[in-house]
Amino acid sequence: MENFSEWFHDILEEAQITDSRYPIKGMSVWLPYGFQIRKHTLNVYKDLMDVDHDEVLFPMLIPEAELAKEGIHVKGFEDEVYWVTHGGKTELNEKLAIRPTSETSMYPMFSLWVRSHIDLPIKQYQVVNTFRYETKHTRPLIRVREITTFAEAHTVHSSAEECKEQTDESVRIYKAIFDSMGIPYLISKRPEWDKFPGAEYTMAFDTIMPDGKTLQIGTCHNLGTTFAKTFDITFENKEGEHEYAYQTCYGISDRVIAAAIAAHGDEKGLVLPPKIAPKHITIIPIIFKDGAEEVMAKCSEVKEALQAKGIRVQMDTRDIRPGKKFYDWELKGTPLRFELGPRDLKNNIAIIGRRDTGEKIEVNLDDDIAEIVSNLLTSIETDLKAKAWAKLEESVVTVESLDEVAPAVEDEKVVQFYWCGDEECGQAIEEETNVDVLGLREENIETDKVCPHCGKPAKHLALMAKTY
Ligand code: PR8
Repeated sequence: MENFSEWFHDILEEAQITDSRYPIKGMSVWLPYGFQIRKHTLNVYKDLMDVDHDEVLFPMLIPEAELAKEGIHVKGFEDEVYWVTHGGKTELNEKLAIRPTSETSMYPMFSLWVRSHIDLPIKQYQVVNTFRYETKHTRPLIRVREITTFAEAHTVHSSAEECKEQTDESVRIYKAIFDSMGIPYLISKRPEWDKFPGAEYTMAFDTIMPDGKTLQIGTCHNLGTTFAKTFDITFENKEGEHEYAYQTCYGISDRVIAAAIAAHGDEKGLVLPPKIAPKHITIIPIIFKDGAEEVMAKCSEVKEALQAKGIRVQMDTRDIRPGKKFYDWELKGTPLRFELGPRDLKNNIAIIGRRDTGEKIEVNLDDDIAEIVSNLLTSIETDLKAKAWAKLEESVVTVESLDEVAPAVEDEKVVQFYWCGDEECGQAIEEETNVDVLGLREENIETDKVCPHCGKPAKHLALMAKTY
């Protein structure tokens, strides 16, 4: 697509995902079709999280004193917090922060709950709206001020090893989520200056948008004992001694939906991966005066057979031309369509069309249509993922000198380079190129390459990109 920004803006409106005319900047309305996509995305998320996390719901307001407790954390968020100062006409004794994220809402409670090693681990998550007064250009789903779908997990452990293992596990969970939607990603350890405020380290997922800019679509933070020390989360270990607990947190947002839309969409509109498509298949009866009843009866029969197998199916019986129906469902990205007209019925056949490839498949009406549809959905899922990954892989180019960065970025590429890992050096690289260092793709590698800035031996394979 020529202009991704424009395409993305238009598709949200045309496919009726969100309406961004709400009169507050950075806040939009989820429309019914978009809400369905969001619902299925959350189902993917919850199915994976529910295996061994407990879902909870904490209040949205945080007392100023709690928010301010963790110095580094509050510094990281101070410019982004919305405040509640009044209840009606009464000025509140203490300002209340609207959560930008929930560490400072949850951890004072964790401090009350954790007493002994037998209370650990705690693994909780909540899906809530959070608010960040973003100063960069806002865009629906991508950079919003009300993050409507903030899916955040918080865990507490009794050892540093277990905490590290949970951070690794959260990376595995996020891989599974993105994989099931065919969203390709680069994983990197964020540089010191870009880690989550208060974290020991941050592992981040970035996807590449069609314009070559990267979008951070999820982060996993190892918090060590930083917050436990601030919020006094201690436990009695097996030896009867009191220790600070170890914590992790990880989160994804509305951006996951933006990434799925961007990864697979095309000139005709959305191409939804089956897992999050509101409907898997649309049945379109081609009606003429003669044989209309028989066509409708057969279509209903197919619909029921598909429904019985758990396939999300709809029949478009609107009194409009079939061509308009094809156009609409192409725009909305339904993975498959089923067409049946009187002549097809006479020949005992129907046509199934694939949204992703445009391929038309003739099926015999005596065949097991549900089985065929189910196999096609699996192929679509596999093919969408493979295509998106191939694109990501060809978008990453390795450079050996900083002069190569600008042309590569101009060519919409993500840049990979060998780096010494020095913070000062990294900041200088960002300044010189005006491109962000995403982080370390591989740490502590054996290489004879040198850092493109200082010329010292390189230790890591790092990534740079223009970012959203
Ligand atoms: C945490 N605490 O908060 P994080 N619009 C859309 N998506 C956003 C925005 C925004 N303005 N800001 C961030 N995200 C930790 C982990 C609890 C959970 C998305 O981490 O600040 C980004 O994809 O990194 C980001 O990776 C994710 O939310 C988590 O936010």
